[in-house]
Amino acid sequence: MVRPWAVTAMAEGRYTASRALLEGMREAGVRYLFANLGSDHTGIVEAYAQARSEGCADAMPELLLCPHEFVALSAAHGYAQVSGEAQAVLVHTDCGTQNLGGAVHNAARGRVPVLILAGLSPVTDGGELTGTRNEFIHWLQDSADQAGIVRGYAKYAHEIRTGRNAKQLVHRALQVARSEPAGPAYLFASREVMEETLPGEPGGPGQRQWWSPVAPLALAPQVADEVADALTGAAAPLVVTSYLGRDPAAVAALTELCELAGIGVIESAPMWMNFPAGHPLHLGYQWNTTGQNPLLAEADVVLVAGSDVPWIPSTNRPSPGARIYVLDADPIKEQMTLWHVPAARYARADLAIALRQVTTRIRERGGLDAATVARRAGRLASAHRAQRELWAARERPREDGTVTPAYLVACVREAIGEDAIVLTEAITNYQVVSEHLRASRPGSLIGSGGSSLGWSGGAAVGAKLAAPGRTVVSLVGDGSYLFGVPASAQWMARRYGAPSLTVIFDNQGWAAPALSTLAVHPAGATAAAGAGTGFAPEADLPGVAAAAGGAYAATVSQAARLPAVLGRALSHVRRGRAAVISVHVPPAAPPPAAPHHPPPVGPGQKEEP
Ligand SMILES: Cc1ncc(C[n+]2csc(CCOP(=O)(O)OP(=O)(O)O)c2C)c(N)n1
Ligand SMILES: [Mg+2]
Repeated sequence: MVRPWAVTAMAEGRYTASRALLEGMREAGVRYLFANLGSDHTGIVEAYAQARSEGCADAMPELLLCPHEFVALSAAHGYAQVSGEAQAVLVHTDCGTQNLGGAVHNAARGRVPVLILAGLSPVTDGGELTGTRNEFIHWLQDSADQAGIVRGYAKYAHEIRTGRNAKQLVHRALQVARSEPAGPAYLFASREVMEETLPGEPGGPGQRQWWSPVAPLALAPQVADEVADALTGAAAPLVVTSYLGRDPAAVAALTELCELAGIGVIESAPMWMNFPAGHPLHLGYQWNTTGQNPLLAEADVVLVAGSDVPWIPSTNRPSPGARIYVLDADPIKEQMTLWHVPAARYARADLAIALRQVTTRIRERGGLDAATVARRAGRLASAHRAQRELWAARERPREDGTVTPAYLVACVREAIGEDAIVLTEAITNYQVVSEHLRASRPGSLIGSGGSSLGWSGGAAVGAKLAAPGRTVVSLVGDGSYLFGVPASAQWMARRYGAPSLTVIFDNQGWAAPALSTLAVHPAGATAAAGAGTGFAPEADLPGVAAAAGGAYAATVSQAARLPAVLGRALSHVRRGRAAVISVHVPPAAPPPAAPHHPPPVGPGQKEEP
């Protein structure tokens, strides 16, 4: 649709490819452009300025300044996770593309749709075209293969070579990004192309309805029958899932199927809430397993529904005789070079549709007799109860007053209420967060879906922008908090009115690499002398947020004080101010030979009175 202001701009020779790109994004549903600007973006900056002066800026996405590109993409990632809507990120040439860093990995692995637009150093140097080279950096930013920086992760990468079809390419990139398995799409254009003036609206139908993502896929009827028969005839059927909860409808479909047939659910490395934690058929969580899960070993039919890592075969796996079915939008993980689950059937399908099909087939074939379902469910409910009793015991505060991770998560759970959106990047405490948060609502607990740390800093900003009425809470390791470029993320939170509560599991360093080493070398030199991954001298982690974003900042070491500090922090967040609390928890991997001496509390991280 050509807008009146665009007609005027075209007539006056001011309608540029940059304007078309921005308009195309807005038409495609992009509300925010998370941007880090450079000399390649003169067309974009000018287009926004013109639109503001003409009073038509709402035809473009709102420009949000992001002082770091990793935070920009993480914010778009968090926004898309909460809203389901793909957003856009603008970065500067090869430099900005490189600074996206691991956030591209997270978006790809997490199957999150996002459009990344990058500039390209000018392609002329003698004044041939508007935008020609006129700054020394233009020579330094020539790159042999700029898209190669993201090629291993982007679903789509394309250079816009003319502004004439700029809108078409925005829609095309977003259509690919949004089609399952979703992921990042990368467009790039030289400064001259972004400055190109267009005589009319650029090519093709611009309306969003012509560019919908590929329609969700159902199971072939015989596959639905096969899975239904296997689940009906099994002695101990089990579902394993990691990210089925990306679609709330799939959570409802799974619950219905499990209740109909008495099937238990294990969540494996869950980056989403997938099945209500309190449901008696919920059989717990497995992250980095060191031993065999007996419930997995007992299962004779295992339905893997939405999981990249349903188990870690070197430590934990189903019995060799178990019949396994893999249902997924991405059932053989085409991007993972080494991946295998020994399944009887791999089927590509939308999980909500597929699970409803299986449920329908079981019903149509007469269902299961009530006694069988009751026997199955009864056995699983006692396993569920035993787990919960164990977890409840772990939540009790220690006599010495120190804060354990389980107690910390329990306090957060009691403080935040049911409506909160919790982001987890708790690393060696992922399992503790899963077990003690008791997430029961779809979308109430999310992780990055990838493994590049720091996602939660920007993602919390994106999540709050997507759900301004909800409380956003991040549970994050001290290392991961620092990976998230907190100065940038917290500055954005204040500037754009997107405050959240961050709770840092401050175990004084990187526990994970230490535990990894001990798992491979249980009696090696690290076991005797420690891994050297501690963070002494302690940094004032909440102080970073106070300085950059005016956040309420507190450090807590004593269990008894934690509920009050959390309450105070939440009241700040609800009144529009971010809060960051660092909670001292025991080092997860203390060196056995040398006792741990906690460093003295520095001037910036005093205990609250
Ligand atoms: C970008 C990035 N760099 C390095 C790593 C490797 N790594 C995995 S866990 C970890 C430590 C994380 O520390 P923290 O958040 O404090 O969690 P903890 O291990 O202490 O529980 C590191 C460095 C990674 N996953 N991503
Ligand atoms: Mg740590």
